[in-house]
Amino acid sequence: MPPSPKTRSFDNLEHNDRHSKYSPLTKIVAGVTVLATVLLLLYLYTLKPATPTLQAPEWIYATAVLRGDAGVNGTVYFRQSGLSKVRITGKILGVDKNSLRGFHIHEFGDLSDGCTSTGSHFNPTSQTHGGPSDLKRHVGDLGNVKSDKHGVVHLDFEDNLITLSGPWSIIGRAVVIHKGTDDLGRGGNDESLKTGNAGGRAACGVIGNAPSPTLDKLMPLQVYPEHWRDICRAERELGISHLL
Ligand SMILES: *[C@@H]1O[C@H](CO)[C@@H](O)[C@H](O)[C@H]1NC(C)=O
Ligand SMILES: [Cu+2]
Ligand SMILES: [Zn+2]
Repeated sequence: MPPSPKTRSFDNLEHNDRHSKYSPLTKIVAGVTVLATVLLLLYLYTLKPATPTLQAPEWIYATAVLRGDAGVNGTVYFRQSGLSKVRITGKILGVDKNSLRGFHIHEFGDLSDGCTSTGSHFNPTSQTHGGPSDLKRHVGDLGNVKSDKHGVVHLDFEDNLITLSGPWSIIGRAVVIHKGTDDLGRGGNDESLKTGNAGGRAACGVIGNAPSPTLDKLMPLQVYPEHWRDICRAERELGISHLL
């Protein structure tokens, strides 16, 4: 037999009665506790993004536009992510054909007297001149770059000493491409341990902070293995092989 409406309302009454066994104070305390817990969780949630767990390292970009009085010019791009190696890309035109040319970071970003006023090789560790893979080298010693049969240098390599931040940062300093070959400190004379006998300065440019480059400037990635292979072969022929 189905329960009459009266019975059902009696049930409700009994239900309400059962609840009323909690005192009003208990109800307030419970309510406040629930509210406080919700607020605490919301607060913790807003804090969550501020905890630095796995943050992507920041990229730093820099560019140098090279000019000189020898018909040599070009653009050099630098980029670095966190503490990883600096990647150097770019293109230099008007260089002697099929030749190795000294390529350095010089101390000053001062072109007031052309490339002459960029000073010596950037050398914050007071070392003697060397090649890029030597333990003893100037921080600015990037070795030689190689031009093709058109006199064009396609740059794409990494260096493990220069940085784009901190005390060894090269930003605000200068890139120089020389008129001669860097002997990487193996020339057997005093000058070799200072300048590598790389000769005059064909072109130079100040390294400045740059925005994230467009893809076409990042593109010469596929040249990368060629860069070292060609330079190593050419340096070996000159008897100044120093790596690989
Ligand atoms: C850069 O050098 C090349 C080769 O010497 C020359 O043809 C070109 O006009 C130069 N460009 C500038 C902007 O000076
Ligand atoms: Cu130099
Ligand atoms: Zn040097």
